[in-house]
Amino acid sequence: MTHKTGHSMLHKMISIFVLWGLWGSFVRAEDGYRLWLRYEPITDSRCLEQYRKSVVQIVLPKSFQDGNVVRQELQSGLSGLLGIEPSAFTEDILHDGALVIASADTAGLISEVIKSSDLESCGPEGFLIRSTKIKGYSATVIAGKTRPGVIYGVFHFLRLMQTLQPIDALDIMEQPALQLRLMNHWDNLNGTIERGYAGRSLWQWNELPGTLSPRYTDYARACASIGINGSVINNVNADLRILSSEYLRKVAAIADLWRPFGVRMYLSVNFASPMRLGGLPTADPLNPDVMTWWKTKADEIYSLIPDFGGFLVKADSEGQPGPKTYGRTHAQGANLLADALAPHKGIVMWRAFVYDADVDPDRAKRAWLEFTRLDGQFRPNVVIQVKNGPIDFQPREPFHPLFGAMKQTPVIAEIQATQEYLGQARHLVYHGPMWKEFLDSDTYAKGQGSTVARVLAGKVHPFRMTGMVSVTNPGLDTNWCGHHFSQSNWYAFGRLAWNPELSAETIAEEWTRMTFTNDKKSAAVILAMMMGSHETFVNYTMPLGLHHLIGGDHYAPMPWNDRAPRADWTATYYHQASADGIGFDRTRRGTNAVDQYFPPVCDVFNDISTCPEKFLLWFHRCPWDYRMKSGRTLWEELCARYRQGAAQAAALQKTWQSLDGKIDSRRHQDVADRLAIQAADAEKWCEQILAYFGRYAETKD
Ligand code: GCW
Repeated sequence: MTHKTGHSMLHKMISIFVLWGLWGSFVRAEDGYRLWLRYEPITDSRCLEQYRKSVVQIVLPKSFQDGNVVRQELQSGLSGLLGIEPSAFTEDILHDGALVIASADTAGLISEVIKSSDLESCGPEGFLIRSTKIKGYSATVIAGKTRPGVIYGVFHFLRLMQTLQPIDALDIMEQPALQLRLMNHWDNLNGTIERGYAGRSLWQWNELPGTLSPRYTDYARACASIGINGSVINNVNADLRILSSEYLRKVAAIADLWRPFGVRMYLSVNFASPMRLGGLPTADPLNPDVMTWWKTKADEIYSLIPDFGGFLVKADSEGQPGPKTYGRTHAQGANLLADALAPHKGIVMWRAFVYDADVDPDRAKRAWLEFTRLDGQFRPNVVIQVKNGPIDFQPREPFHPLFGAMKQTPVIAEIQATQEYLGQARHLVYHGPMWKEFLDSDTYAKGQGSTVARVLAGKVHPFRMTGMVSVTNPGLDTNWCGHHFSQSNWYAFGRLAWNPELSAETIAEEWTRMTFTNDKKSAAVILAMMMGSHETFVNYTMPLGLHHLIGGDHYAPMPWNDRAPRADWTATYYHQASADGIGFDRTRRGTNAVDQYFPPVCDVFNDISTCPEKFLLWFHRCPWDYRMKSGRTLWEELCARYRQGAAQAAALQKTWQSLDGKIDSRRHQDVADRLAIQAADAEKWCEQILAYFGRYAETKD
């Protein structure tokens, strides 16, 4: 009798729980705000059973208790995923299934199972997760030397459950491959975002520092969940006012909110600040008054933000002021700021995105020419920030020749999640495969295996500092990134900066399961869409090494664009189509950009028979009837690629349709709407480009 009652009670509770779960997923309009941190109830019964056995109580040292982000995250994560009550939090191990959180300063409880040398070897940001026994009870330990390490460990553990991975026999130790893992926002102080496609800026300058939007914290939490440890919040085309005392107080208020998440504040600065903000007659980096101005400014910043990260600088580029005005070098400019920040342990990220037309007729060569000759002249707290490719975030570029070429100066990579040239959050383009192609490229700087990833990690040349940053995409749109799928690029950046060896598939699958669904079949469909999306985009916009076939909007096809304030902002400068052929000759017979690469890369690119076809027209100028590996002529191949791209874009739309009912309806509809735009745009690209080039290609016949 008792047994029966108990049984039916249990039954009732289970059905209430299941109904509640179903209710939650159908009724709650998913608007994308929660990103990949949705923590929906786990419905897979086998996993649920294992998880509930492993996580019965959460053992948190006192210092991790009230208001601590670790506690908060565990509470929302575990109550969402497993239905765990706050009463499960204790300070001591009481029974089997203990989840024990510890850092070096609270390690008492775990000392019998984790050596302090293990914690030490986690490094400043790493963590370990181990299934073990403590006091005879089964336990899972999440520990790090530092607080940020513990936070990363907690998010990792939650991710295992979010993606239905086993958690009963864990032995994980991770630390980030790169030190600087930063967001770069191109946000203006008036609330607009340069190349932003997800609404206005997150930062409410008018309300700060008095009013603090909850999004500042939600943002830091999202960053921390994928290991991002800093953010440059303003545009590299920097408004001087950011360094005014008024704005610094606003910046400091945000920095205070981010600190518990291990996210540090950085700022873009305008090189002419001492003049235009400080009233000095010059910004010459060798002028003593200028030096004093920057030192005083740095002191002020650190008095407000003691853990301030440093400055990002775009100088002598696209009209921004810089040291060249005073006949000084980039090194002298960077060192000026570096000296001001050094007493506070701040750093300077000096951008290599410079392309002075005086330096060389070929834009692709200019940054390498300017920076390699300065190698060795930079202060120890300067890094050079280099875009992935030598032009500008094109749908596909070969890696920038500066990777591997700077031997004494740390180089960090700048990649772009905001889809400036990749469909601007209207097209579904997952950047994982593109970034992996970049990171896996072998520079041969010190022989085979000198991949960009290893250069960045300081394993080719022993860099003092390492890092990767992303020109990033969140704005005030409810779903943060405009397109629901654009969130995957924010996510992928963080994961790759933590571990560049992760595959694009692994990352996409994690993201899909957390963001959309753990249903195997649906997740596989989404994964396939994502993995093909970059190549699809390249096909319908700029295949075979074509680049910059756009106008000022960087969105629509404009191959006829031959008028702009500078030649290297046109399209014709790059494709050079005529009746004789198409492509930019960067071989030894042309501009010789190839020789900026180490052998054998330079030879491979130089020789048309070995140059990968995906870079053909980047490095070679070819006649229209050039024979491709497929047996087609170049023109036939171009036609085939564009048509294939347009067909692939249309297919994405169909495939997504097949997920109707499998994905919550609001997000399904949002994505469907954008896929319709993408398919139409792809068709336009195909038609307009082929019509334009056809005029040249078909004149010979
Ligand atoms: O990609 C180009 C953009 C500019 C940008 C510049 C840069 C912030 O078109 O909008 O300016 O690069 O990276 O500095």
